[in-house]
Amino acid sequence: MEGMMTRCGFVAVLGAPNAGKSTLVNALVGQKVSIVTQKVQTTRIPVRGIAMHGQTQIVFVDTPGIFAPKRRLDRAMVQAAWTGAHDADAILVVADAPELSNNSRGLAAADTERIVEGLKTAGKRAALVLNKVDAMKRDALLPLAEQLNATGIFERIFMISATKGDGLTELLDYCAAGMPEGPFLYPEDQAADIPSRLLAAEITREKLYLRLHDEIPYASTVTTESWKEQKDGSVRIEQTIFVEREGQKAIVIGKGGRAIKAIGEAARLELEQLFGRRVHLFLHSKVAERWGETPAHYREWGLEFPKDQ
Ligand SMILES: Nc1nc2c(ncn2[C@@H]2O[C@H](COP(=O)(O)OP(=O)(O)OP(=O)(O)O)[C@@H](O)[C@H]2O)c(=O)[nH]1
Ligand SMILES: [Mg+2]
Repeated sequence: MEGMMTRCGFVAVLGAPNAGKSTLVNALVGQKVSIVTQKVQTTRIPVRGIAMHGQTQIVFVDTPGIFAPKRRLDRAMVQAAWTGAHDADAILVVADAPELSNNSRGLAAADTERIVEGLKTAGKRAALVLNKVDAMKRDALLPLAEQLNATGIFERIFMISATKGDGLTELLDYCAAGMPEGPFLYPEDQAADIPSRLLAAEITREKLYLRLHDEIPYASTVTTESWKEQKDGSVRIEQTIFVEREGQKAIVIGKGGRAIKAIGEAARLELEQLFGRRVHLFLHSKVAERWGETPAHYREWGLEFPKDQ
């Protein structure tokens, strides 16, 4: 609407792995833009999800979890998460409240501490989002909130359930109020800013993780090799699932090809829904021992290729 004041800006969503960042961004946007699994380190690249809230456009940047990185890909993921924070107009720090409350010396607590320290050093303020409150007793929340509040970097604390949708309106109001005045960056009906080929690869990776989460830890990645528009309006997509070893390839394929078939079926159904058209999906698996050391993959993901340490 011409003449009306609009706001538009970026909100970085930070947090330890598995805190529920992607679930939250999907819920705020009202559509799936980022993949979700029960495994830590699901999100590898910053994904932009766009929400309209009155006259405000909020671009949520879902980031990879922040943790102590070891592999090259880990380092690229953590670096990308911090870059997201530095460029943002507002920052949300998402925490798995039941996990922090039950296990104050666990990994999630250490990673959240790392994020608090990083923000302190950068002189940044943020809002704390205590997530998964559906999975804990309310009376355990207060001490946790007090403890984190004592760090002095949080200007607000929200207690939410991303899966149940509790507390999201207040959170959206807060985010919208923090956005600078300016024109929208995206059309009002656009929900995601990720190339279709990459999104398609992410969806397949999600189905792969969901099916084989105990067997294929982080040894796999998915690439869209070809994307061909068909005359009948459908699309033909070919993807490769890279793994590091022959044994892993056998697991991905499964007995009589059962596993790869089920992964492909689940991915295809979701892609058809997302793209609103018929999809012909062809999956292959290949061993590429050093895919995590291959700069071309990082380019495809839009990640920096970290130097040797
Ligand atoms: N009970 C409960 N579970 C949740 C909630 N939000 C997320 N989860 C679950 O937590 C797990 C991790 O969710 P993700 O959204 O993938 O977490 P993430 O922070 O994006 O994880 P990474 O990308 O690995 O850093 C999934 O199994 C979610 O279903 C919530 O509000 N309540
Ligand atoms: Mg995620």
